[in-house]
Amino acid sequence: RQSNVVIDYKYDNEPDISVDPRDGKLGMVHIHVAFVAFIIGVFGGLLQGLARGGMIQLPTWLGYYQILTAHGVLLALVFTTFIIYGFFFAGMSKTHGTFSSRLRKTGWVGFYIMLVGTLIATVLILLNEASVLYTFYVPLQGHWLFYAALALVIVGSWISAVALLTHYFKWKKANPDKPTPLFGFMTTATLILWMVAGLGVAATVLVQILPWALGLTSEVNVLLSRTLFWYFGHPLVYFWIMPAYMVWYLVVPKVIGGRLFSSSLARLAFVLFLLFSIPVGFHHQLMESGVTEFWKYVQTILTFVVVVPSLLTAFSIFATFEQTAREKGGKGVIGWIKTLPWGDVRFFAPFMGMIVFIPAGAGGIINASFQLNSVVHNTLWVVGHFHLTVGTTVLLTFFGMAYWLIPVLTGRRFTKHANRCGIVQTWLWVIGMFLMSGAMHILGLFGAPRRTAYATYGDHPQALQWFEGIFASHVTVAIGGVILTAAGVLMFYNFIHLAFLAPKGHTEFPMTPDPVDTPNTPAYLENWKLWIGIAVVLILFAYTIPIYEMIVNAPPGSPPF
Ligand code: HAS
Ligand code: CU
Repeated sequence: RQSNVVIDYKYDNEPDISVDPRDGKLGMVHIHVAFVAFIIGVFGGLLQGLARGGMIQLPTWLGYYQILTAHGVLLALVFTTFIIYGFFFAGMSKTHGTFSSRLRKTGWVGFYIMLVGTLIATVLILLNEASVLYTFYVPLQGHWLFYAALALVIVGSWISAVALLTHYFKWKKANPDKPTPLFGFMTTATLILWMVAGLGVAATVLVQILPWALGLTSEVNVLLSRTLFWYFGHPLVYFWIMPAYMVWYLVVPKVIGGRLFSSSLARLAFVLFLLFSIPVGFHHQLMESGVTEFWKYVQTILTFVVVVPSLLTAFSIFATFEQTAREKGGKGVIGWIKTLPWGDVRFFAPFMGMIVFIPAGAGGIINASFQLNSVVHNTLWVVGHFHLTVGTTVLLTFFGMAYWLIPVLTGRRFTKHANRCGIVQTWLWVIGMFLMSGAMHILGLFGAPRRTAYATYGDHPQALQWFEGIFASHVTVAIGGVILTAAGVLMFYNFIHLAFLAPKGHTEFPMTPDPVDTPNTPAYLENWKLWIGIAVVLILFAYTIPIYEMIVNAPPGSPPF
């Protein structure tokens, strides 16, 4: 067991312990699924951008909402979930030692269940049997199998989560006096968040939507279903950003040749995410009638609390950059920035993600402000917001991770060629997204709606003048979309290159040793029972009364559409 333990408080010359190939294989299958979903999702986005911009007419057999659903589900849900699990299995194997064969088998079972669910859901979407968008709001109704498939994905992900968590707690038990490695700590916080949040979506799918889609019930409580969805939907976005933060905290410092600023601060940030990202779903429902303003207010306050750990993260990462750069002789108030490894895509891609997250996070704070939300809600502004957050910050970070993770898992070399393609890819993605997301934000302020194919406004001369500006235009959105498609194709090429074509050899798994303050980490930070307990109390506080009111005051349910 001791030989499995890589945590070590000495810094230099740490051996690069590779991932056990059997665990690596499990990690890698997730990444294969992720990139297949990715490339289909990218082309969905292209078609939809061109169609909405009025530049192409979709053939009669292909619906706008059909591709919009495919795009959202494949990129936001499938790509993210699979690549995250791939990262978790690889990282847990590296930092906590090889998985036992029983746990690895559990991981495979989880993978296959997720895969079957994903395949069924994708086929139904492509057959136009589930064109209900990635939020699958009722009373839009898809084929019952679509919802059953979604339930399978959730259940599969829980089974894999059990494998990962058991691996972590086994390590903790075997090393009672040591703080757990940061990678495991952060994986655990993320997975607990995921499991607690998943209860909401499981409840609405299994109790409300499935019986209704099967025709067993004739009506559905729309408000309750949306509320359960957003109880899950907001932590879902943290389930995406937390693994990206793990790359920032644990991988980027190593890539730049430094070390993380503080272990306790990083742990605190992840505990705060666990506590505060669930009881905040109402910030997606601020314009919803049927929820009293008091509960919206409570959840808005909690939303502003959950901004804090992101600010802690910004501080930690920036401090890590400056500390490292100064150690390397960087000078000046800002001139030290030059010493960072700009030519290394393992740094550059996540870094661009960080830069984008500054305006993206500010946009989130605007969304969460009640009066401002009434201006932007359900406009293209929100679409702009999430193409910056998940579509750029999270995705660029995952791309930056893929460049080393894929060759680590396939026993290949991360080539100079892949690095160069990666830098070009990152620039293309950022430029495409700047045009597309920027235009979406501005169009949204002028009132361009989201979740709709209708966007020509030709019937209103004044609107026409707003929507056909140089930047504020659906044409700019479409041009950005075309550049993004090129970037997406290049990323897919990078994936093929690193997974199948690059020469065999060794690639480093860049993982920073835990920071110097690790041995002094306060023990209560690892008291998961305490954190889960507080999270549950906060959830009950924020949701019990409003949900009770939704049930007892329910208006007649809606028939399906
Ligand atoms: Fe959001 C809607 C509020 C973060 C994703 N969000 C969405 C939707 C998605 C999404 C997908 O309150 C649409 C859902 C739908 O289809 O309806 N969001 C927030 C707030 C935050 C936030 C307050 N969102 C995210 C993240 C996402 C994401 C993260 C995905 C990964 N969002 C909302 C609201 C809505 C919403 C409302 C509903 C809108 C409506 O009306 O429908 C915050 O958590 C953001 C905090 C972040 C910061 C930024 C910190 C900066 C960092 C970078 C540091 C840089 C460094 C580099 C270190 C305050 C960490 C420095 C180096 C140098 C050299 C400078
Ligand atoms: Cu949210």
